[in-house]
Amino acid sequence: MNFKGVDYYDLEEEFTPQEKLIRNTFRKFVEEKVMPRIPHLWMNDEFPMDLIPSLAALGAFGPTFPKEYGGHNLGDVAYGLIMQELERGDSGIRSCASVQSALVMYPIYAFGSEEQKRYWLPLLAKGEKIGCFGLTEPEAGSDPASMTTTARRQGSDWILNGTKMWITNGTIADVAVVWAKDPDGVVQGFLVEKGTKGFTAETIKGKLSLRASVTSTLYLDQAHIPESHRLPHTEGIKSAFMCLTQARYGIAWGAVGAAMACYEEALEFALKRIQFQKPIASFQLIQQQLVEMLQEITKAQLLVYRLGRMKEKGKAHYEQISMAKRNNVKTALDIARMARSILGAGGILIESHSLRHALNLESVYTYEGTHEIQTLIIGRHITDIPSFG
Ligand code: TGC
Ligand code: FAD
Repeated sequence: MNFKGVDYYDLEEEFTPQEKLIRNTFRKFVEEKVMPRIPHLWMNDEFPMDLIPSLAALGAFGPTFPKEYGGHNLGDVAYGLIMQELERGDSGIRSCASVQSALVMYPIYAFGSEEQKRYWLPLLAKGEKIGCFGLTEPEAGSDPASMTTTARRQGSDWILNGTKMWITNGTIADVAVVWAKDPDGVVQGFLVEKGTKGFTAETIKGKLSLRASVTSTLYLDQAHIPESHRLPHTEGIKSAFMCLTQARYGIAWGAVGAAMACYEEALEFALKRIQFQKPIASFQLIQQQLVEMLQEITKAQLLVYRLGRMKEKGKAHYEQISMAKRNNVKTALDIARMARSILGAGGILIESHSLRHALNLESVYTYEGTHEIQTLIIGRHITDIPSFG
């Protein structure tokens, strides 16, 4: 197995021995445990729950957190490499891991009480509990500040009412991080446990994207949540946005993995497929596409590598992370479509991987802030003029 994979600018030289080991371990896991099953899982709209214990044992959940909370104290580049390798397999597998780490463990770690951290984080790290993150609503997608889910105090409880939609892991989750507005209009975060009276989750069917991932609607109808389940250290909606930054970072790395898989599939095919008595790789138009793919992958790799090292020093600001999400997901989507075209008719079959990646990446392009929203985030940063509304 070539663990280095596509690496035109020899980034291998920059990774530490530990980072290489982690990447190689996840590469092997995906090759052995995900790849043989992914066509069937994807076609059958099925998430492989049975892989959760192995993913947890390898450290896919919250690896950057301190050991005392079940983490492994890993750096951000190591975390990124894990996301890259998981998404080489399928964006749905990476989504499960990034939601668990960036959108469930991170808010508990950053805004939770010591009791909440000590209870939830080790269980989530071990995969004994699965989490989801409920921010988006049917009428509040790109603009979460317009959410209508409410939280009102009643004695020692909070009463939550509202609907959250498009929630990854929703129906398989033991705990949902739910964002709701209190009577003062301040957004608060709550840990809503499965089985809470008034809280239900329903799987969204009919997706043509991320089919090996669970996506759900969450209903809160007079759900009673104890004050001890409120995240005490949030600062309004900014705290929810801080979680998005963590997830966007992982997505930027994940997209590189999907792009690498598509490029490798297209190159291998182009070298073997004979038309006009020659491998199609000998045609200039095919070479042009392969070069375009490799060049864009190389740029995407350099972007996340540098971003990761900046993040490790606490120097990456959220607009820089938006740029990596924006660039790398669009790049991966373009590459997946190009690879599918090189594969010809066979490229539409589930046995080829590029179209599955392309269809998955349609969701990745939209979630965690659409491509357009990332554009406007960066636009505001460089001009100081917000143009969202
Ligand atoms: P705005 O005025 O921009 O911000 C309020 C305060 O928050 C700060 N802030 C951030 N901080 C950290 N990271 C970020 N990404 C931040 N974005 C904003 C901001 O600096 C400000 O701080 P302060 O101190 O000045 O008060 O608030 P706004 O309501 O105008 O928001 C604008 C906008 C468009 C940036 C925001 O609404 C946005 O990001 N919208 C996109 C929504 C989104 O990304 N949703 C994702 C849902 S989760 C998901 O999709 C999971 S998919 C996962 C998977 O399956 O892998
Ligand atoms: P809208 O906000 O309605 O946008 C529709 C279109 O209008 C887009 O093209 C958008 O870019 C554009 N648009 C909107 N505003 C502007 C503007 N100001 N200027 C220019 N164009 C604009 N959410 C969660 O909370 N948790 C999850 O776990 C989660 N998982 C998801 C999993 C999947 C598979 C998908 C598809 C989504 C998931 N989401 C999740 C929701 C996701 O974050 C939203 O779909 C996303 O933020 C966009 O919201 P929307 O779909 O309502 O689109």
